[in-house]
Amino acid sequence: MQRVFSGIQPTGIPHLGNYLGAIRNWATLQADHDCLFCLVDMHSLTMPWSPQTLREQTLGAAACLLAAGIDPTRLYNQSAVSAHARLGWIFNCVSRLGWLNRMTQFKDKAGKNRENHSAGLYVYPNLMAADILAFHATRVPVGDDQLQHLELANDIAQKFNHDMGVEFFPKIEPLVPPAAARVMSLRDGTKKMSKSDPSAQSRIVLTDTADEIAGKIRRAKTDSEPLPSEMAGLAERPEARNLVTIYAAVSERTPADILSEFGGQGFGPFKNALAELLVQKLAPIATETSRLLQDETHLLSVLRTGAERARSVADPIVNEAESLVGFLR
Ligand code: AQP
Repeated sequence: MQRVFSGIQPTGIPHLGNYLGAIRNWATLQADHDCLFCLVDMHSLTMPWSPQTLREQTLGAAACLLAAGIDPTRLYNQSAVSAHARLGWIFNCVSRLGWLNRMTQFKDKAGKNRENHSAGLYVYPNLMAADILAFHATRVPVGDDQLQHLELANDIAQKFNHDMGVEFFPKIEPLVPPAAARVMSLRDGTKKMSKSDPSAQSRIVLTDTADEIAGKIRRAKTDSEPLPSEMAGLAERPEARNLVTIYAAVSERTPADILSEFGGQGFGPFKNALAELLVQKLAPIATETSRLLQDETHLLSVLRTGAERARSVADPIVNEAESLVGFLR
C-alpha cells in the first residue's frame, strides 16, 4: 500500500482552497492508502505568531479536519514527533542555498522586506522535505502551489542518497487534484486564496455561516460582462474563471459543463447558485467543527494518539538516516 503524507499549517481556519486543493482528497485517499495527516505547527513559526493563537488555531484546524472526514487515528501535530526536526536539520545541511533561492513561495511571502524575515521561512522547504521523507512517503496530495517544494524534496532525497551511497529515500510523486488545484482570492483572481490574506472577504473558511458564505460570494470581485458559453471566453477574466472553477470543483462537474448552464447570464443568478451549493457542502462541516471544539480534552487525546502512531513509523527511519550520516547512536 502506498504511503501518503500531507500537512496543513494551523495558521487559521482552513479555507475553501485548502479544502478543494487538499483536504477533500485526503478524505478520499485514506480508504486505500496508508495516510498520515499533519498539522504542521513548526511551519507556522516561520511567520510572526502568538503562542495562544497558535494553540487555538491548532485545535481549530484539528476540529475542521476531523469534521471534513479525516480519520482521527491518522491526524497529529508536527512538533509532537521529533523525527521532523531531526531530519529537518540533516536536510538543512544537504539542501543547497542555490536551490532555496529559487523558491517562489519564499519570494512571495518575504516580499520586498526579505532581510527582516526569519531564517525559518527561508529553510521551510527543507523541513517540508523532512516531513514527507521521515515516513518514506511516496505520495503527497497538494495543491499546485506546492509543486516546486516537492521537486526540491526530491532533489534533497537524491543528493542524500548519492552522498551516502545508498538508495535510502524514495521518490515522491505529487497528487494534484484535477480541478481547483489553485483556488484564487475572491478579491483578486490573480492571487491564491490564503489564510494569511489580511482581507477576510478574500476567502471562505470552513466555519463560515450560511450568511457569511452568501455575503462573501455576493461581494466577490467580478467584471461587467455576462459569463461566456465557452472556456476560451474566461482566458482574460481571472475572477470569473475562479468562480467557475470553484463551482465546477464543488459540484464535481467540468467548468465547460458549468458554462453550458450559465453562459450568457449575468453574475447575479450564478453567484446565488454558487452560494447555495457552497452552503450545502460546507454547512455540515461547520456544524461538526463547532461540536468538536466544545471538547478540547477529546481533541488533545486524538492528537496524542495520532502522534504515537506517527512516531512508531518515523523514528526507525530517522534513526537510520542519522546512522547513515555518521551520528553515534
Ligand atoms: N488557494 C489554494 N488552492 C488550492 N490549494 C491550496 N492549498 C493552500 N492554498 C490553496 C493547499 O492546502 C494545503 C495546505 O496548505 P497550507 O495551509 O499548509 O499552506 P499554504 O499553501 O501556505 O496555505 P495558505 O492558506 O496560503 O496558508 P498561509 O497563508 O498560512 O501561508 C497544501 O496542500 C496547499 O497546496
